[in-house]
Amino acid sequence: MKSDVIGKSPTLFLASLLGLLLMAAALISVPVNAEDGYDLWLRYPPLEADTRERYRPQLRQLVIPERERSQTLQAIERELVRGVGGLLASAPELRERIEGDGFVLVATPQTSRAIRGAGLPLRDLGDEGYLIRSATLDGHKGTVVAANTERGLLYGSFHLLRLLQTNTPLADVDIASQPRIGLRLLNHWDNLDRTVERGYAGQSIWDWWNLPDLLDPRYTDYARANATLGINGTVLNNVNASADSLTPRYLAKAAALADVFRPYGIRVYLSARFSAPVEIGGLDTADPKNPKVQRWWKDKADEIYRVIPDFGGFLVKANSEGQPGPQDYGRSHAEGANLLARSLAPHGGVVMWRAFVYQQDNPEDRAKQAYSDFVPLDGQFDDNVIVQVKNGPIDFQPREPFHPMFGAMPSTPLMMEFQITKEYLGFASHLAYLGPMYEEVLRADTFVKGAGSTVAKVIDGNLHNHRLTGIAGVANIGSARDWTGSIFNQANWYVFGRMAWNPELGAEAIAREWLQITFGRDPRILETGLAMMMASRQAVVDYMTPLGLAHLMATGHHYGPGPWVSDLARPEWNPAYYHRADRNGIGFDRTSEGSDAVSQYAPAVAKQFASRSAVGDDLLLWFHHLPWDYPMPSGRDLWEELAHRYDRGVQAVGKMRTQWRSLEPLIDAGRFDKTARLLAVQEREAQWWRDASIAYFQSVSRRPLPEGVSPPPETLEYYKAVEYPWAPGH
Ligand code: BDP
Repeated sequence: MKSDVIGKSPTLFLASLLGLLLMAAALISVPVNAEDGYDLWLRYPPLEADTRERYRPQLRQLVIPERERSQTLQAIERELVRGVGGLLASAPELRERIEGDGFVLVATPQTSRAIRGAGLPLRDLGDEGYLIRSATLDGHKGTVVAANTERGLLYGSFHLLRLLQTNTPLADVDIASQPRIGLRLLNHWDNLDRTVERGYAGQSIWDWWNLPDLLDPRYTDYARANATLGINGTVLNNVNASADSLTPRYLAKAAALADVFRPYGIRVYLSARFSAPVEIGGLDTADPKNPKVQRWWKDKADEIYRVIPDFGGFLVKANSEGQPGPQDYGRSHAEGANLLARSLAPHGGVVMWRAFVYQQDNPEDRAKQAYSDFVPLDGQFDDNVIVQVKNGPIDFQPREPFHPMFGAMPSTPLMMEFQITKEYLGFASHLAYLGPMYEEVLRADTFVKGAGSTVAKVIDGNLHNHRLTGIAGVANIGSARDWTGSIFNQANWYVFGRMAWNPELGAEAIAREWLQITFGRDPRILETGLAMMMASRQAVVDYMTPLGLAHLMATGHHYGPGPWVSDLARPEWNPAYYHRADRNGIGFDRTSEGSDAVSQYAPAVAKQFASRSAVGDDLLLWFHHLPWDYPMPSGRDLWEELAHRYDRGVQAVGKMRTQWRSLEPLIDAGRFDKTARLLAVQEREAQWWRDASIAYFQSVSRRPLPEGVSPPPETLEYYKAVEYPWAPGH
């Protein structure tokens, strides 16, 4: 045939060859604007035609007075032009003043006479809040985004874009919003060599080596993404800090980032190493009572504010996991924190002093140690110190009860530390939406001032009347093209930011919002995506640490299962320390018969946690050591229930895979395929967790596998021998 064609007509042959080549190219090439996740929630693809038509008359002109004199107003203009222009597939006209119906006026009372005259209720909105309202001004109908400050306008403008992205009608819009929490921060655990502790999305986005000369455009996109959420600060470096971050060379680099972030309302903070006066200051002590040390920190703070005039302050990990701290000199955490606080106070900076402490030579239950160390210091911290407490008393486990320090230090502002990066929840590869976990903690009731004393009210300052308030999330961001190592991990950054603004927003509502912005408005994606996301965290709990178990991960990197590990130097590094399983039973007795950790909670909570029947399945083995045949509410005994939970977890991941597959026709190939592949990894590894855990716990309980529970395909020795060298983030 072929030779025939060649023989008969060379032109025809060339034409068909070209055709074949084009077809092949179409099959293998990636479309130019393939989705790779880089755009996060700053996506502005055109809305459906009818929606565009509905919005267009309302978004004809963009009026931002005096924008030429302010970088923030210019950032607002750029984003609105890009956003409205993209979503409506036509750019709005830019105007100095209202010139007809369909305006969007973005202004403060200072920049606009119309806003001054409109009598809007701006007074109570503070310096970050805003209004979005339909209004008739100068005889024309339109929408105003109004605030007391440009930062308020920034947040309001991003909110307006969110309304469009989620198809919310603008007619008669009437929104007033202001953040409930003052410091809304990301904590980067990024090192100066660009490795990221517990980072699973590539290297640090901070190119320390080339800063301040090279400014990666990613820094601006980072600021835009955060400003959308209302995040207003970022700690650039790891809490396990190098003192070098405080040297002039590195301060210049931090200052360059601060310049990029400033228009977006984001302040820069640094983790400070307590022994810096020795390491880079040439002193022979870092003792807080030593006048030379005090002088050194004062001078250092002055130096920092000369290059970063709006520097936020220090985050400090002291006397924790080998880090230096005031206790090295017989001083308390309060004395250490106040030393740094006094150097920052003249400039308005704060110290965020971490409460993540536990000592290897302290035989006390690790879950109790932070409370024991800090609660007696209540009232001793300076006004510009806030104590940063992890959500639970151990360490970012898939599920923990809320930290007993919340509510227990009425005279000290406490801020929340959540982990967004999933150190203990399958790194970047497993799909686990953390919204339900954050919600569970924020809504937990401490009962310290009776019912309704939620953790949210502790950290928003309401419960004990604090003005200094904060929340931090350990970032999951890296140099990966999609920023977070998977598309769904972006939702964790998103939900953290949204809840930081308003801790009472629900996880489900935020997931809906994120899904619409990320994948479009098809109801099938929304319904299925929501079901996947909302079930995902519990699935991880079930296949890793069911029924209140914790810290069963393998040594060091915390990835795979290691419930058998019991030979590490520090007792509380061993999974066996946490599960306490033996022939007779399993679980950590934290009632008054055991470590009495329950007594650190308010009486009503202590009573609930101490009761086997009232504590609930989710935290059962966190607080109780129970016999294997303990009868569970399900009708199974404890051993059977444990095996059932492991199976349930694996099944849930199988279901997520099927659900995702059903969305294939609706989602672009790039994002569909990456997610599908990661879900396959997750299912394989959920199975591994389940098999290894059941093999181990059965070797201890020596009970037969419950009916319907399949035996692990390998021996326990096999699972113990599995190694994972070179796991990331370690
Ligand atoms: C643990 C991490 C460790 C951190 C520590 C912390 O494994 O890498 O340094 O928390 O929060 O979860 O300081």
